[in-house]
Amino acid sequence: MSRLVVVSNRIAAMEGKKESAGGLAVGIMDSLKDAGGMWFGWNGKISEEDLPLEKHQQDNITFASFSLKQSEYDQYYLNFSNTVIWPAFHYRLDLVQYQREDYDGYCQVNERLAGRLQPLVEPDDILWIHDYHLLPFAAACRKLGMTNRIGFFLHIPFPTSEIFNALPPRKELLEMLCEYDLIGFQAETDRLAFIENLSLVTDVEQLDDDRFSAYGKSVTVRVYPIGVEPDSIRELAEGALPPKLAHLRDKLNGKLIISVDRLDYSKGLPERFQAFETLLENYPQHRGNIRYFQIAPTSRGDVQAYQDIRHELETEAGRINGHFSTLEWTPLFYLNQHYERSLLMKIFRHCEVGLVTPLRDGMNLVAKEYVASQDPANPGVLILSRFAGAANELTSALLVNPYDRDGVAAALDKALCMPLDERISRYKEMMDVITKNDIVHWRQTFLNDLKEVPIQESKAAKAS
Ligand code: ADQ
Repeated sequence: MSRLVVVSNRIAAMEGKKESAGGLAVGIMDSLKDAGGMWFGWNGKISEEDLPLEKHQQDNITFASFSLKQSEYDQYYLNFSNTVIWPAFHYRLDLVQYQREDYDGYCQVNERLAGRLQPLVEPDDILWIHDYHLLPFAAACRKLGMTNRIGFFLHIPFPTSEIFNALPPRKELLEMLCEYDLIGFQAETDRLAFIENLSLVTDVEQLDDDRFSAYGKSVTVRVYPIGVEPDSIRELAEGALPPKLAHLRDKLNGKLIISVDRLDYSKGLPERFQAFETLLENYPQHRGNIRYFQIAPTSRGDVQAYQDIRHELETEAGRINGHFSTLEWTPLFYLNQHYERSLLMKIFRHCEVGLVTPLRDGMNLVAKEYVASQDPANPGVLILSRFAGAANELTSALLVNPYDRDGVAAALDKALCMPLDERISRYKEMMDVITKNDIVHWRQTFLNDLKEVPIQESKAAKAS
């Protein structure tokens, strides 16, 4: 049986931590356990020396990780991945800072990683590459003559041509993506955007419903909406709240609104704070009776745009609390911290409203986790941005436009007042989808497809 080799920018630290690991990490680990194989990625370390790969074995899985040089970290990770692709793919061209040498560094790191991986890979291993740091990875493997089946899953949106055209190396990126045998996207809009972009730069022949030929290569392009693990989330959520939090919950005696995000400009946090302010202004009956918890741990803190958003949020939180707080009541709690997953799921269960309003998001797992954490007999209400991939599936959420603060405030009012029977029926409809399209379904359909998509003869011939 062929082994599975997973390549992602970072390797999840899994040893003995299954409870605190996110669903995606668990899903990938379970795939690796099923097939046996290897997880290859960056270990988070910077070193100017050419250190050997760090390897360790856990049952039938090898973890192999590498360090990066400072210049590689800067060009590949900070600059091209996180200051060009991430903002552009989230429709924020204003935040893109493109420099040709960063793109070159990004491609060189992909080539170096492919070179380090190659000796560890058997000819019939299947490679599953994750996310935007590794768009050129298959092309780098093919250059080395590797003929393995290679699949790619993009966790973030793929932008339409108005945006993608602004990226100077757009043609090269698209051509390199065609070296994958299978490309998976979160949503149909992403899949269509990829095909549209490809058709604008080269001749594309449709070979099948979802198989295309371009640049003399053929690639299958499908949609695999990522899911969560509803049973394990429910188990975590059902446990007792830690005493301090239980005490706080009892003392609050009102309804709670919860948001949990990485601190990222794509998540629409300032717009969300302003919508909450509009709720307090336009619906004064809620003053003193609700609290909004925003949990947002710092991420990518060495990128300027992330420092800016952190500063902006601290200012906004202070302003809103300064305006509306009373001696007995503070409306907004902004917590810049990471929480244990098991605690987070319990917090979700004890909050009446889940407010998830990214400006753009590939999927947004928090939306699904919030719903899966709820008490089926007394569920909370999910308010969800139309611009999250999750909105394609969770159509029974209160769907909102995150740029429309009056609309989000009205949805908040509706959620806070929603009768039990409506909450239950919306919850059931969402749980049907979450259960059907769970993380197991996601990983199995992707990997089954990768094993079956027609092998790329032109690539194999080129390599031999
Ligand atoms: P992210 O942008 O990181 O993921 P999301 O899908 O919401 O966004 O996943 C975040 C994960 O981190 C969730 O599992 C959440 O519970 C956890 N998390 C967030 N804040 C936390 C905190 N304070 N403490 C502990 N855990 C926290 C990218 C894409 C998404 C896509 C995912 C998966 O941007 O669109 O859904 O990958 O494909």
